[in-house]
This record gives sequence, C-alpha cells and structure tokens, in this order.
Amino acid sequence: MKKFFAVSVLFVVACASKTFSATFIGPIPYLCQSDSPFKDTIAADTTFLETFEGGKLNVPGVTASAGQVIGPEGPFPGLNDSVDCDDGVIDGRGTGGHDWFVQDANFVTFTFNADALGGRLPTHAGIVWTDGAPGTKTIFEAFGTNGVSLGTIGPTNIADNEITGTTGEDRFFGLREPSGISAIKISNSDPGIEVDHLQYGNETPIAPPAPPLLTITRTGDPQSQFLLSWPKAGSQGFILEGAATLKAPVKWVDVGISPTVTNGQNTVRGNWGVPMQFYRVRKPEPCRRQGIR
Ligand SMILES: [Ca+2]
Ligand SMILES: [Ca+2]
Ligand SMILES: [Ca+2]
Repeated sequence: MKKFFAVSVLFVVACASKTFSATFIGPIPYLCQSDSPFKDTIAADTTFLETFEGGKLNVPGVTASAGQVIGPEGPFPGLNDSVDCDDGVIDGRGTGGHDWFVQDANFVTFTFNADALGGRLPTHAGIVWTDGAPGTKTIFEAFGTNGVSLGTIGPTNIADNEITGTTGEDRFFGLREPSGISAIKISNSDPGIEVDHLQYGNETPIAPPAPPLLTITRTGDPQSQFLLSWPKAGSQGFILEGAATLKAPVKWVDVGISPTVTNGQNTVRGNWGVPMQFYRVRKPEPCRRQGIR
C-alpha cells in the first residue's frame, strides 16, 4: 500500500536572540571615517554617514533638536570646524569642510524615527564632536527604545584653546545597543557646539519569515488524486521539492511543476498511482545579515 506524506520543512536559521546592555565607545580621536568603530559598515554602505558636505542634514530617519550646517561659504567662515578629511586633506584644519553648528544652545539631540528606517531603530550610532569653547566640558548621552537614558560618556574636557577649525581635539562618541537607540545627545557645558559625521545603522539580522505550510488533500472521484497546496502569500521564491525516501542522505529534487493559484493557494495535483513520494516547500536562499541601509 502506498502512502503519501505532506512534509513542510521549517528552516530555522541560527540567529538566536540575546540580551545585551549598551556598549559606549569613546571619546576617540577622529580625523576621518577610517577612525570610526563603524568604518566597516560605513564602507559596506549599511551604516548611514552624514558628513554635512552636501549642505544639509538629509540622511533618512533622523532629526536634530537645533542647529544648522555651516561651511567655508558661511555664515561663519573661518569658524566652521568639519572633520578633517572632508576637505580632501588631513592637515589639522577643518575649515574647508562643513559641520553642524548649534549657536543658541549648548547641546544637540539627534532623534531617530524607526518608521523611516524600515521599522527598526539603529543598533549603533555615533557623532564626532569638533568644537566648543575653550575649557568646556562635553557629555555624550544615548537613549533606548523607551526614551530612557542608556548612559553617558563624560563629562570630559577635550576642547583645545582654538575655535578656528583645529582638528586634533576632535573626538568620536558612540555606542552599540542591540535593542535599539532612539536618540543621541551631545552637550557642552558652555554655549555653542559643533559636531560632524553623524553615523548610525542597524546590523541585527532580520528573522526569516515562517515558511509556508504545505498540506495534502484527497480529491477527485473516486479520490484517485491528491492536491498539494500552500499559501501564495509569503511563498515567493519557494519551490516544491520531492524525495523518494527520508532515509539519509535524503535527496530532495525540484518537482519542476509550476503551481496553479486557486483562492490564494498554490496548488499542484498528483495521482496516487505513482511511487511513494515525500514533499516539502523550500526557499533555496541562505540567511543573510541585513542593515537598514
Ligand atoms: Ca582638513
Ligand atoms: Ca564635514
Ligand atoms: Ca575641532
């Protein structure tokens, strides 16, 4: 007696969740993005980097509490203080580039919008402090998904005695927090602050969706056929495979039949009068890490 089995195989990728606490990074000297702890993902284009060289804050999913872009063209030429390499040469000066300047407050908060970032907040973020009044003390703070502080770096006294674009003082502040970062804030104890190279990204693997469930139904008259079916929704890229036995090594092969769509179900008909066969639907694609960019 021949039997047929419907087999739906769940491919669970080993992407186990863990509990983390925020890891703060900095202050570290920073003259170019090659100094960033996120340089690899910046290079891979999975971390956003705003250098302000385009004259705007226009990377997605982030807003600033205050400030404006300043550069060599104004409004305060000679006082702008970009990350050093943005003007094309690391020469101890940042006046050839652009940065973000807050004149009327002593802090700036960058707030992230998950809806604009594929539904996920950044899991790493950072900013480069480039200037403040001589003697000012700087504090970096980050906030979690619920808006509660994750912690701080500082106060630290990193400012030199110049406000004319020197870069030896410039420092990176940032963190990693796998549960998500809703905002970062950097402040000086004295009014006025300049920052540059805002950077953030999300490197958490996206969990693969549950595979479609394969079902088998007797059909026909007198039930000489069977119907394999699985939902069309969420099945893009899945194929129907068959195997003659489940004894190792199992040799699954593509049955090579394109399903017919009926009432939202992919369906394939078969006859009982063929050799025993096991079936599954499978998406032949490995788990991949994905960022928000
Ligand atoms: Ca320079
Ligand atoms: Ca810049
Ligand atoms: Ca500086």
